[in-house]
Amino acid sequence: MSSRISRGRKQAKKGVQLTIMVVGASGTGRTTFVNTLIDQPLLPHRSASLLSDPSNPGSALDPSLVRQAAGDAHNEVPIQIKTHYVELEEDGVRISLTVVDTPGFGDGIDNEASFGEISSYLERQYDGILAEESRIKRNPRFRDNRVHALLYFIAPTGHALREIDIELMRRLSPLVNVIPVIGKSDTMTPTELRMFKKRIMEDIEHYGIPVYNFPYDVEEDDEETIADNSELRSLLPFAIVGSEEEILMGGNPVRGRRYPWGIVEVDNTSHCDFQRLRGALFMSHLTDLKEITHDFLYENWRTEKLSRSVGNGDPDSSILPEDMANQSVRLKEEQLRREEEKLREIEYKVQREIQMRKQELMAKEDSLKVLEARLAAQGNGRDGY
Ligand SMILES: Nc1nc2c(ncn2[C@@H]2O[C@H](COP(=O)(O)OP(=O)(O)OP(=O)(O)O)[C@@H](O)[C@H]2O)c(=O)[nH]1
Ligand SMILES: [Mg+2]
Repeated sequence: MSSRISRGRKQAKKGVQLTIMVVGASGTGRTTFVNTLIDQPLLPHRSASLLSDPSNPGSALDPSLVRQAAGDAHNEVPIQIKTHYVELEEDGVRISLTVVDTPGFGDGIDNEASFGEISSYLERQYDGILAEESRIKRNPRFRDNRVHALLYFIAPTGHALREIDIELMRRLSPLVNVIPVIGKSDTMTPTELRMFKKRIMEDIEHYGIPVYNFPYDVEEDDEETIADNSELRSLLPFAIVGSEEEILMGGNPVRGRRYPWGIVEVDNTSHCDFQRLRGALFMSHLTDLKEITHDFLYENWRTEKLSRSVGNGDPDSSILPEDMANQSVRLKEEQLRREEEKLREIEYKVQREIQMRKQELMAKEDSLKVLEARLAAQGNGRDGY
């Protein structure tokens, strides 16, 4: 048991791993958003991104994924799936972030192939973990690349969702936490944005699309969690503004977009939801996104896959006897792995809790000091009479 805990600690020190995928039509602001999110130019802009970028060693093009989207005969624009890696530090916690971009989505006439490419990418990551779980001896260098959140960029048209939006979210929600966002939301007025958000959520409900909606349990969760989650839910789909530019405002640099009539600030929560989404991804909901991916989405996929392979009478798809013999060992290994993961997540939560308490304490100390100074000043004033 103790060795398991120390291993868990080591991994907690190594930091947490998070994978997000960005999908959306060309020019909806995915690249700008990612670079704003991590505050560095990780993703190259379109002109440079058609081939793997040699200047960015963290960038890799999955060669099997560069295929013609709707058949070579029509020479359609290919969809690409590109992974980028970056290490971040967020409030003292190291995050090993993988960003998966999907340039070319929705560019062709036939989007069927694009859906297929993305869902088979997601499933391949599940296949990888399933194979790893089935090993008697673990591969220490195995990288879990399951996608924990898919940010789906809706174009700021102000109309309703398009068929491609509904279809993508509907088909991928059972595989991944889909978070809908509106790209370039500064192109709409606040009233237009409010109406657009409302219409989108009505459509999502109408089609019964299980997007990630910051789930909470009124019976089990504490009041703060319920309040936070219901507030984040009410912001869906998040209104995004991205900018890789800093503008001086009153001598201070702010990230924003300058217009003749004013500046839209990326980090100002009354201008857009960027900061709220960032906070949810990297802090408040990181663990939840990972847990839902593992305990629910992957688990459902796995159960379905295994029950399919056990077999509806197809002799080719039944489990081999030696596989059955190894089953109990595998289950035990898997259980151990899950316990380790749980411990890691608990450590991460505790670390965060400590950080928050420290900050609260510091804030209290500051206000105490102010109070003391004010009392002292009052005392001095009275002495003077
Ligand atoms: N108004 C506005 N423009 C934006 C925003 N984000 C990006 N843009 C601009 O929109 C254009 C496309 O942005 P990208 O970030 O390259 O969009 P993308 O989705 O990565 O596009 P592709 O990779 O070509 O599919 C650029 O000219 C950006 O400067 C935003 O929040 N608001
Ligand atoms: Mg791009």
